[in-house]
Amino acid sequence: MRARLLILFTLSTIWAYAQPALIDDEASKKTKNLYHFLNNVSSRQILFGHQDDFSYGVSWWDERGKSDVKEVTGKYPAVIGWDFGGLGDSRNLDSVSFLTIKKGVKYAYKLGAINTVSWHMKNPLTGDDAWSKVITVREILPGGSAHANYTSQLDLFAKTIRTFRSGLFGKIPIIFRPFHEHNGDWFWWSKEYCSEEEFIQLWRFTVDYLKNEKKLHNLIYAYSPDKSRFDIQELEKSYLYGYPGDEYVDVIGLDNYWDVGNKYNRNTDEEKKKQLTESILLISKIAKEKNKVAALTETGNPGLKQSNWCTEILLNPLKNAGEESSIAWMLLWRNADKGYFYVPYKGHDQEEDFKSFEQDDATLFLEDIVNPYK
Ligand code: BMA
Repeated sequence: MRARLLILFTLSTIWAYAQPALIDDEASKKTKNLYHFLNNVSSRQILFGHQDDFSYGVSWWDERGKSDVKEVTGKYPAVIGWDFGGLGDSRNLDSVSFLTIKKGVKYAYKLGAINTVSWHMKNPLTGDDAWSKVITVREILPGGSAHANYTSQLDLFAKTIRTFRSGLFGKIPIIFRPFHEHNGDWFWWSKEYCSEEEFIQLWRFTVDYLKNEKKLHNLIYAYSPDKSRFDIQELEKSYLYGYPGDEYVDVIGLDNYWDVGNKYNRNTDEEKKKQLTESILLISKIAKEKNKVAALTETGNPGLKQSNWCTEILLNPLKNAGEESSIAWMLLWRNADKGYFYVPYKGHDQEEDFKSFEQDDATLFLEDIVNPYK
């Protein structure tokens, strides 16, 4: 009997060690459960996510229960993206009120969906938007002239995250994806406006501050460089540029779009599809080596300019990555209006394709999963 117990104990200990662990050892039980859920799902299927799905669609605004994705497929996305750009104002950079975000996060959690927050953060030095092209990072690090401005942004962030509660005490787990696409040249935190070391310091300072000073223990931290502007060979060389270290990252992510107007835009669709498969394999491999979860943190082609986009351009390359692929979720960007959208809406000519995408065994929508927090 004792020997059997010992074996059981040993096996469960090995299992616990083999499972990736969050960087925050004080993370709440539900946050840890969510991370394990993501890890388990990633070896078999891919969760479907959509930015701002509960906030608006191409022809509606702020109506609880409505979703462009649900109107076409009959199901909600399993992952809902939100953005904190404009924090401190009443509405975010895309005019979604922060009250709507709070209510939406709670609603999503109640339904058993997963919330992820990106942050097109205003420049704490100048007050301009995230695209402001000014040397900033060194000024907001400790000792810099705008450090206090930066910490007050983080204070506000923490205050907002604390309102994401279910019941009096239940803190809703959030996948937090700060400083995305830092290897590009379009945001103030990108490669163009700070050194690699400064970026690493910024990331580490942020995580330490939120975890240790603000005592937030419901965050899963996602790192997400851009692939769109880089060829796969360049990505392989530079994916870890500015990587803040295994103690500071939970998710090995990637942003990859189809519409980008640079030299790689001349690649044929076949080449782009091949590169999507290769980049998925690349991040899956890095995640495996580091014992982390991998994800396609942003993707899409605005206006769906190729036919059967969801199945042929997105899903097939993901499936082609085969068993070595371990992507937990993919997140398509927002449906703002009929001129700018990423997901087929009711009446769009790729509705049927989106339905096939949903029905494919590889994809998981909200109704396909059971409580990821348990
Ligand atoms: C970009 C565009 C912008 C938007 C920003 C933040 O990719 O969609 O219109 O303001 O993301 O959501």
